[in-house]
Amino acid sequence: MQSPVPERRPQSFDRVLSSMCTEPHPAARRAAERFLATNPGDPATYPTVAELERETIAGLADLTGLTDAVDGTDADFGSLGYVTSGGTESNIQAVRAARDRADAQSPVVVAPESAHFSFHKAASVLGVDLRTVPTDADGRADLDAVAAAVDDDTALLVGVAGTTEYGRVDPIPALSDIAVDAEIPLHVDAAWGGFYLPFSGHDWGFEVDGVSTVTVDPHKVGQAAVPAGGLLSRERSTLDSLAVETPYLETASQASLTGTRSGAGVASAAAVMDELWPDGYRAEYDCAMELATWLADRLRSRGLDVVDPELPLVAFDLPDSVFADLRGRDWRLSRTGADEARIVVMPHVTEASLSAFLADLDDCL
Ligand code: 0PR
Repeated sequence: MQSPVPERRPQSFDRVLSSMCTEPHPAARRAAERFLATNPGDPATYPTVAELERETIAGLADLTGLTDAVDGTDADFGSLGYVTSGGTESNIQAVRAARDRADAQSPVVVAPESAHFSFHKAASVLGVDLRTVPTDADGRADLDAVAAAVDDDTALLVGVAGTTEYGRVDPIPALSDIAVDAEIPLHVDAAWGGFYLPFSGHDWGFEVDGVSTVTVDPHKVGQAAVPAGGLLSRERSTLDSLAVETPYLETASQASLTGTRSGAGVASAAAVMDELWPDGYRAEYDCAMELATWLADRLRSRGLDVVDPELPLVAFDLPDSVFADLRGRDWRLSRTGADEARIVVMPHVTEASLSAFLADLDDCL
């Protein structure tokens, strides 16, 4: 007789230093379980999860400055955004909306080379050209290069608020000036940085006039369960342009890219944002930024070259053999394109785990 298949367990987060996702907050976990069998893609059948999605978008609207930006108008946040499957879907949809509304025959998206690879997927899927421009010495969009790249074919300009590799924040107000001058929309990808940025002092969201759309993911720093991404737009017409008719559903149209969607993701985002926004997230930001600065100091004191952290992400030079040894000791560490090691200080990363990492690093060095 066959022995029963042993129950598999996921990895522990103790040694995960490279992930941009984290352990869901307990409130998110409970809500995800309750709403496992619901589908926000069919709001007429699952009205409670549809209501939770509106609450999530209202929360994300606060966080991105959209609530203030549309203040006084008859804002219905349900028509200004939706909960996506993640940053990739949000970025694809932002590019799609811009492509469909552009006059250009051969629409081009202009983005800094630091933009996430999801923009390459978007360009490929949507048949637009992606024109990437260099970043400056510090890893932010080079404004002269951006201005030179924008022309009559440009359908969308992209800025990144919290780059994947270095956690850099592009100069969004200056990118906005370029976009407004050229009369093109500006999309801000804050998929990872979005839940830190309200507390960092940057201008990055809808408080900047030229910002048309924003990606911000509850399933990253927001501590929701995967999948829960976010796409928000200043104008209702963006989501309208994405919507297709849904003849056999009890609702008339659907703006999301996917059909059936995760009610667990939506419910978990609503629950954790209700619990943590804004004070809990502010405390997370303060703690993570303090830890990142502390870690950068400790690495420098060992003679390593460290990229100064702007958000809680630390990149530093590390010999290949040491990197391999640390991976061998189960540290989940990743590398930038330029081969630096990078540590993403997510909510599950603590002083204790970083101290254990530094002890192993000393051993390997
Ligand atoms: N935009 C930015 C700035 C990102 O950093 C990411 C993902 C995306 C968009 C795409 O988001 P989704 O992955 O939700 O579609 N950045 C990380 C990456 O792709 C995500 C990640 C998550 C990496 C968990 C590792 C990991 O364990 O590298």
